[in-house]
Amino acid sequence: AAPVTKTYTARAAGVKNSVGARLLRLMDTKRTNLSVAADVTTAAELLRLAAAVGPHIAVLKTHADTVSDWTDDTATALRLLADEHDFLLFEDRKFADIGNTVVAQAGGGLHKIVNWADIINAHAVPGPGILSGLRVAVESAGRSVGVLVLAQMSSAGNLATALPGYTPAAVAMAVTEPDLVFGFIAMEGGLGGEACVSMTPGVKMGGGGDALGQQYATPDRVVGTAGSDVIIVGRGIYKADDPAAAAKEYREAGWAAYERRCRG
Ligand code: 5FU
Repeated sequence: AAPVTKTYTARAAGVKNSVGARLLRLMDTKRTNLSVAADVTTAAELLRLAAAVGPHIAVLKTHADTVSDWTDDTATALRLLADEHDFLLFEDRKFADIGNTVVAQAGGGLHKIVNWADIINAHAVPGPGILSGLRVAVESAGRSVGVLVLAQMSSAGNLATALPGYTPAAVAMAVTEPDLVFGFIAMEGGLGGEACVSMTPGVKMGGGGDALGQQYATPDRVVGTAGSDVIIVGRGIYKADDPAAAAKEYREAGWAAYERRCRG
């Protein structure tokens, strides 16, 4: 399909999940479709990185379970930075269990994810009960949270891409709950229609990959050619000598691709 050419803002009105609508409007207002994958391993590094890239990003993506000294204070400090710089927090926990278990994983444990994250995500493998469970967790937290379903992955040989029928089935599951699910982790845009947001990991200037199966595409390819909405960049930014300067470069590349796409 041809990439969606409507602006983020024009699509926001059709998005039933309030976090998804907020993300689309925020991207146009702040002029950034960049998400930084903050894959650092201490709370101090995480907060330092969030403060440095905050002015350039729409979303900070975390793996809270890789932070060795995570406490409730880490979440509180992240929320303050998110509110100060106007970005959303996405905990990339990739829930993948039965509904009853994900209620406890999303709401409890060490990380109490739905108490601070704006965006969470889930594999489609368990079936719709996983979304019912996440809904229970979100409702008991009493906050606005949006869910992304993993429709595709960036890693070599991933079964979502290898098995025909996997991605359409994941999309079909997601679009039945539009007040909760606002989009996908995917390698392309347009899945689920223009009211859904696609966020794409595996982004690096110059492309390439790593030794463990990661496959990279450029911001231009992801947003311009494949029509995705948000680029997710980890090592390309946090391993740079100057993460804030690198974030600015990725921001500009992602934004230029979006503006070209909107021109049709
Ligand atoms: F769902 C996915 C996926 O398919 N590929 C990914 O790479 C998630 N990721 C995450 O994006 C991964 O867990 C990292 O947090 C990030 C990519 O980091 P990189 O350093 O840019 O490769």
